[in-house]
Amino acid sequence: MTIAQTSNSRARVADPGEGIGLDELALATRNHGLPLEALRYDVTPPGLHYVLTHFDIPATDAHSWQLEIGGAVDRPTTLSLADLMRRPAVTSRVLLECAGNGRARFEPRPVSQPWLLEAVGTAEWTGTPLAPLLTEAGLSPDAVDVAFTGADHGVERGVEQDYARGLPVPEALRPEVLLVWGMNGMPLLPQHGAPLRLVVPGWYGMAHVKWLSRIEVLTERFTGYQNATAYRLKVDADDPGEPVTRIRPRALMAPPGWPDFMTRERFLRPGPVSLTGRAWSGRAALTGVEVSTDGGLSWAQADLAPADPAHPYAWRAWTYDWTATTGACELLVRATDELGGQPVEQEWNRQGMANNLVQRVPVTVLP
Ligand SMILES: Nc1nc2c(c(=O)[nH]1)N[C@H]1C(S)=C(S)[C@@H](COP(=O)(O)O)O[C@H]1N2
Ligand SMILES: [Mo]
Repeated sequence: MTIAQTSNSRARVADPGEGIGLDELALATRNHGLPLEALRYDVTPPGLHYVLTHFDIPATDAHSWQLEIGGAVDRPTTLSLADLMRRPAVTSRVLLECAGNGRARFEPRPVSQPWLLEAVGTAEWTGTPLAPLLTEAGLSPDAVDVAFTGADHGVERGVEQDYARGLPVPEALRPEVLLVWGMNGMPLLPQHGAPLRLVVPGWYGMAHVKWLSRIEVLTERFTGYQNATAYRLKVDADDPGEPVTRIRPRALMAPPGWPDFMTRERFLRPGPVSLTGRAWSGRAALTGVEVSTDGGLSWAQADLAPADPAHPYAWRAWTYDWTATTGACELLVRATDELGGQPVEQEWNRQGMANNLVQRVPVTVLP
């Protein structure tokens, strides 16, 4: 029997009215999100950062870890973690967001990890820049892509594979791209890629390969599953689609007031309320954040914290002073960058990728 015959995991879109299945629930419990109240922290505390792993968290050992650099280079190399840690180290505050964030809000729902809005976090990553390593290895002038392979292995939609992603050479040579071993001043946790991962500031999460064991320079485009089949923006199954790359603009609100245990509905008392949250974009500079307190009929500028030159790839805080009056209403927030804003109506795609539809927070202001 082939894997394709045993596997029942063909890509599909949920039927109208079909609820989240047990397989989606299993993914949702493995891959946890950022509780939205944790938007309050500049740097997401350990354990509150979202987690996404396609397969299992592999067993890894920092002492015996080896990173191979090969392919179209003059001097293929193997480096230990200690070798890497002897190189110049930098710490960089970088926001990560899963490209599937917002997937479960699509109608119809692409059946996969059912993120609502919480697949995001900002950490301080410590590591060494990738570009000098590639240059020292003697990158071929014909190099097109660099493939990054993790130590995790599995089957996705019938295809057996190591998790691997290709990155165009100009992106791989950006000085901000890091090989990291530290997160928030501590060694990487197993679920975040210990002992070594790639960080590609500005790109959606899939590019930040965890448990990084091999870097291969290619003189042709990388055609692995995670680039050629997954992470494509497409509407029809047969359409090859455009690749998912950089993070689209988004603002999120820390839901105000207090929640109902089951429904997560929010309750507040009348009076002044400071609405707060974070906004980001990985593709262009943010230009503003707007809030609506009347379900999207009218919008007003929120106060967006100035860009911090020390942390160009972190999220930015925003605040909006609201006076809550008794009754039910819906709060919305949206960010704009130099290339555009967030859609108020869904722009559907089959894999549930890069859905930056505006957040809606229904609240009840009690008498
Ligand atoms: N080796 C490997 N790297 C991986 C993944 C994976 O499954 N295997 N998942 C990717 C995806 S889709 C995301 S969104 C991020 C999540 O990183 P985090 O769990 O540290 O938040 O890791 C990326 N790197
Ligand atoms: Mo992801």
